[in-house]
Amino acid sequence: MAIQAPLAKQEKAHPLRPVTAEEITAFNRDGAVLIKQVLEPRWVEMLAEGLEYANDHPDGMSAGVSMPLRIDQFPAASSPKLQEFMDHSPIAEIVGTVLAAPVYFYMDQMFYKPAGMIAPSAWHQDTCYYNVEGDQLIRAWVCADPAPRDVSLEILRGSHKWNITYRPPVGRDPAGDGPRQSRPPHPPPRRSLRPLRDNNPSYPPFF
Ligand SMILES: O=C(O)CCC(=O)C(=O)O
Repeated sequence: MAIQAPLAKQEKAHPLRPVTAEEITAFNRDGAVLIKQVLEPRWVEMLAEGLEYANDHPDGMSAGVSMPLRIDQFPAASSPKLQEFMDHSPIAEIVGTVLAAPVYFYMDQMFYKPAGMIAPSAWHQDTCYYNVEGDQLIRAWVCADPAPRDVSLEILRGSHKWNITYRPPVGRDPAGDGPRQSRPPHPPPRRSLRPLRDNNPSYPPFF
């Protein structure tokens, strides 16, 4: 059994394998890429522990507490394991390799979905929530549990090149969104295996 020395404050672990040129090409072409087998199990365990802690300690940035979809903003600020994950896991290196640029942290967010009922998030873009613009913006979506395709993150491949910003589902003043369109022109298909929160008025959208 190997014993790992604790990492110094800013020291980061490396991914299990390098990000490939094909993965970088796919990211630039599609706007997203699924990168598998890059995290040692200890990071996934740390992430899971950190998420459970955050879920057990709602703060002023928690929305949807006790709902099937719980969203926290900046959960690492109050969850030590999540902070450790952010400080030391290989995620920043992976992101920087994909972007081929230095990485600056913008925000962390938790989407907590209890077992049994997987409530989907509403279709949205992230950029309309941020006070930044540009192309070198990336979300590292890291899952602590196995995520079968039917309940995993869905991306509209290539939509990053549409040059359209849609109004967010909630949380911003629509009047302030100017000419932004309110709905994607072609509503993306929803997979039937998911219980659709959009069709169930008891689950209001959080964002
Ligand atoms: O995991 C989800 O349900 C949504 C994730 C998301 O919207 C995001 O990471 O920006």
